[in-house]
Amino acid sequence: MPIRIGALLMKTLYVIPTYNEADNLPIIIQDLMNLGVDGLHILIVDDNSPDGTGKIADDLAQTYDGRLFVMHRPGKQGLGRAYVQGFTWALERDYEAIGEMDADLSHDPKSVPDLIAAVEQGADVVLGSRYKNGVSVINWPLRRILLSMGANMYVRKITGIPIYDGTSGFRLYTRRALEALDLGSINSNGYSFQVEMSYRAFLCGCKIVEAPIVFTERHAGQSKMSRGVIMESALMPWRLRMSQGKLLRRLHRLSSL
Ligand SMILES: Nc1nc2c(ncn2[C@@H]2O[C@H](COP(=O)(O)OP(=O)(O)OP(=O)(O)O)[C@@H](O)[C@H]2O)c(=O)[nH]1
Ligand SMILES: [Mg+2]
Repeated sequence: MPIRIGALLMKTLYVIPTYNEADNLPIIIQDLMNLGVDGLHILIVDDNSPDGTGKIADDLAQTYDGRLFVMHRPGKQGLGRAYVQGFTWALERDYEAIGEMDADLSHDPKSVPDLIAAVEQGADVVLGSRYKNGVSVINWPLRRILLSMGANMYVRKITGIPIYDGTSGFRLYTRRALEALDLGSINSNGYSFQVEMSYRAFLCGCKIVEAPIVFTERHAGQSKMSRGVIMESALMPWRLRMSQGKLLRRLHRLSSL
């Protein structure tokens, strides 16, 4: 069934970054395509994965010609850069809603229609939220849940963003929200990319909606979380708070668009 905003068919692009996701990629793509959402396209951004994910992505692009696209980058350049490049690609085309999700099956494709519905109902930014209704995480050790919830509390306290899951990587933005966030000046790369985007959306006055999701730990492939990524995330909220005035002057507030 076509997803419509007013009288318009909403063209939606989901950007999926991949690094060594050969086992997971065919499954998530098939699940997304089987949703049957008209106007839903996918861009895979692969960083020359040593396990051949890029070749699998190219084969999938042939199978789903015109609905699935692949961007190849020469080597591992990090998640944040992959998203900025993917989002920029989308803004150069006629997509009206642009989303992001992981390839490792932690983000259930079945939640995509819920995120689209939230945009349809007027949200500028939709966060797939693990902590909106209690804790919805499957197969994480307690230590990991506490780290993630602690990180969210830390971000909320320092930056003042009134959301439960500001580090979520399962999202949907409207075109006008993404345009207002000034992607060109984003420089964080790991989890803190999500926090920086959340903060900018908050400063821009975007209507941010959290849609409850169930997050499942990956069962194939390896996590790319590193000490550097955690360090960057610990410092980012302070950097954002200190640069608030400068950021506010730089960002186009949505209300003034
Ligand atoms: N293109 C690209 N994709 C990446 C890079 N690092 C991670 N990814 C992808 O980004 C998504 C999230 O990475 P994960 O390793 O699952 O990181 P995470 O979800 O934060 O960590 P876990 O919860 O441990 O799985 C996955 O689809 C990865 O394949 C990168 O440097 N480049
Ligand atoms: Mg993951």
